[in-house]
Amino acid sequence: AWRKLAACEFQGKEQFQREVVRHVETTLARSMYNCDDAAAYAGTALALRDKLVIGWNKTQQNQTLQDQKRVYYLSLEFLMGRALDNAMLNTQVKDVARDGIAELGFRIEDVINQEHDAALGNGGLGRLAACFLDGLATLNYPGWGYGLRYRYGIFKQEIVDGYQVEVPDYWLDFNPWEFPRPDVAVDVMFYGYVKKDTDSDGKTIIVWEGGEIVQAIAYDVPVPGFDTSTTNNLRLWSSKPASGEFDFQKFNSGDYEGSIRDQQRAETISAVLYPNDNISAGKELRLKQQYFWVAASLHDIVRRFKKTHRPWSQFPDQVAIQLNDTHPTLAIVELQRILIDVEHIPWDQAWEIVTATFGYTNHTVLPEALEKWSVPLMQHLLPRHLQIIYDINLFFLQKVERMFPKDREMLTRVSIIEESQPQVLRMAYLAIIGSHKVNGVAELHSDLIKATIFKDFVAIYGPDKFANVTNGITPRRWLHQANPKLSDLIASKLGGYEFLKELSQLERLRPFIDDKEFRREWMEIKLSNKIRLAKYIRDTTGISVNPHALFDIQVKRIHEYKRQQMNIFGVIDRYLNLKAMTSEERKKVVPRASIFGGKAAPGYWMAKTIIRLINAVGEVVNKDKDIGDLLKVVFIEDYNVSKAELIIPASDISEHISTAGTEASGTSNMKFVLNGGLIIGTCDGANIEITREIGDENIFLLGNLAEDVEDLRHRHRYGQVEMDPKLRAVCDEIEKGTFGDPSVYEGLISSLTTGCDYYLVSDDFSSYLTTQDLVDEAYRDKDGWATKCINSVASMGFFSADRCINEYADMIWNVEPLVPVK
Ligand code: 26Q
Repeated sequence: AWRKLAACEFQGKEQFQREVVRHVETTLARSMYNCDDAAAYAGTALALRDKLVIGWNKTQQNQTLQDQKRVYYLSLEFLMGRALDNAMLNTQVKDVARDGIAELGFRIEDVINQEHDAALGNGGLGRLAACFLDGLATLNYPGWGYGLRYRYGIFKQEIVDGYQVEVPDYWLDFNPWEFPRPDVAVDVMFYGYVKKDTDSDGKTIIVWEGGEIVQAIAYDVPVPGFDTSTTNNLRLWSSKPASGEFDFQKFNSGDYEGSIRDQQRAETISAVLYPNDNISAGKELRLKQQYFWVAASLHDIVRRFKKTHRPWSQFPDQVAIQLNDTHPTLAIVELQRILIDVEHIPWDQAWEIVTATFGYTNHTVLPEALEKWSVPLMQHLLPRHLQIIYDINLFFLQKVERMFPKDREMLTRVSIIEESQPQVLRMAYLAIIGSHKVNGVAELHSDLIKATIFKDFVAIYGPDKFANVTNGITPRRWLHQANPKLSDLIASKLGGYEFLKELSQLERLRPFIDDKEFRREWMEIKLSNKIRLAKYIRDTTGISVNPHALFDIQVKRIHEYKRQQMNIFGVIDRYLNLKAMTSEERKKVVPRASIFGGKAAPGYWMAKTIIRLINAVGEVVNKDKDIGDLLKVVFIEDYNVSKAELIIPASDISEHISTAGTEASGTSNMKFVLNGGLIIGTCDGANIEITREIGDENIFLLGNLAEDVEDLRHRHRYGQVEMDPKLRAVCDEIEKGTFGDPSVYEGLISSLTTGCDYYLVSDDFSSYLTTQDLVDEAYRDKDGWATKCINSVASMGFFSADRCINEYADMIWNVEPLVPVK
């Protein structure tokens, strides 16, 4: 037996039941006699919420009272997923809730499944922000998230005739996890003009006025830590017309439509999440979103600081702001504007405060993802900010000129302004110049940004300004919640659930590696997770998958650099091989289920074509009588956080096969290994550090290295590459029409042939296929496979979000945890 987790907040299941019933009958005004799963969910959520709020209030009071340095995580995306299960587990009331709700006639799993995902993000970057909030709260750091309260999160994906169709994600009709704070409202201005004026002392001051004002209303979401009373805050801003802006004149003169239009224009700002992942759209509305959110958040932070009546020089001792990519870069300019224009602090002093406050995390080297805003657009929308950017740039370039007096080229290269037509602002450069630390998200990535896109800045600032903080994931959601059976088995061996707070404790699993009974239980849990997924696939797609087949999973945003196309080409090659075999030969084949999931950005045609091809291959393969269970191809619709919790624990192998040097880190790779799956992957992002931790005998690496990519691309451009014959055969099969009208796939194929195969599929394809053969070979040895899985899990401690958060706290934020109140 192992130590039970700390006592729950409810005085037993009876109290829990009373609270649920009270909420169903009074808050929802429904009778328990016609209480369905949805009402049971609402009642359970509200009952739990009442408990959360107590710890939340205490935490916030305590943080105010202690008045230590706080960290603010600015992110345009928080991909939170569902809250109920997580909150029950973190506050350790799930057992009570399960028993209590069962007696009321419900299954806790059905109740949990009623909740709509909070999908305020695209993929890795947004989910990282959510994992960080969990880590901050669990470690008792005073840390807030600031984001936008999108009315529509990432779209819901439907597959119609094999094509992705986007459906709006309206998630707010019942959301018990947010608390509107109508008293926390900030006016944010756009457009207008800048003029010089004199103050009462006759000093020249700059005023920005005459613009359009939109109001930001705060909505707060509690973030409970695991096994602690600390409950932090995620503050999301919603836009509405400022009082007085709603045009009464138009309304009174009968122009209702005109007045409503103005109102809608304000509300449009927080209406929808941009569905682009790793691609920047230079749209005015996106820039408005960024400034709206940044201005409201900074106003809030500054207001909190001013209540302490400290001198401004102490601002960086009280406040650390982390920029999740360049999306909040305007915060740098906005703080400088507040300090000089509003607080009248001299430029140099202000700039010192600003740079000591901010840290910037870079998440990509892909050129199309680097944010650039047109100067005319900035001039129009934020005229005062553009002036300040010019000044920041001027002072910076003067410094560079003093350092490198003869290097004119250098000045052109590092200028915030790119001399294109029209001129554009390079937001990453502004973020570097305005921060005291810049970090990448995995070792290779952090090295690459120093050697490539930010090379000049390393020469200017020295290497110490640039750091690496390898990403991490929260083991609470990604092990305990997603895979409760595995978590319980581990706890039974380690003598409790401490490992969920100190993930390196997983090392202590190693002595059990030869324990027959332990191994049997381990593999039984994997099988039951595969059965759970197979059932879901059957219920939703009608495809039957044999749970004993090797489950090969690739779930992530669809992007050419992530190379789902290489995976599906590999599947086609496998299919062709199976077709060519005798029935005797087929008996020796390891059955495989190739499972895909992920969304394509709505305007990304190539990504959508890849989805179409995956579905078309599935159509053909899944009904081919020669093939049967030996190969199944599944595309799971609408991949999201809650589906990830179902899918990830069911994998035998998962694919992380980006072109080397393109995936900054990847975080699902960590989730899969933590759940006892193995990886087939390239030497890219965090795969490299995962290999270092778990040992190269436990991972299937393939393909060219990042250092080879430049040369390979060069050769493609000069037509010096023969296409791999097996890839040629796959393309021929597609062009023959085996998977439907081949004209649909023309673009996809020509990107390899007449295009330059930018993502180097043909260069890695044969290595990919031989590595997949090694996977089959290894899977035949069931015992050897189990050893690899268990050893890998034992080595995953490093990839906890807690380790990652502690590194940020030490190296970048200089913040300390706060002793929680009881
Ligand atoms: C920018 C401008 C306009 C509209 C959209 C965007 C935009 C939105 C989202 C640009 C990029 C993103 C998302 C990037 C992202 O998710 N990057 C991933 O971050 C993860 C966490 O660090 C890494 O693990 C992944 O490798 C990286 O791809």
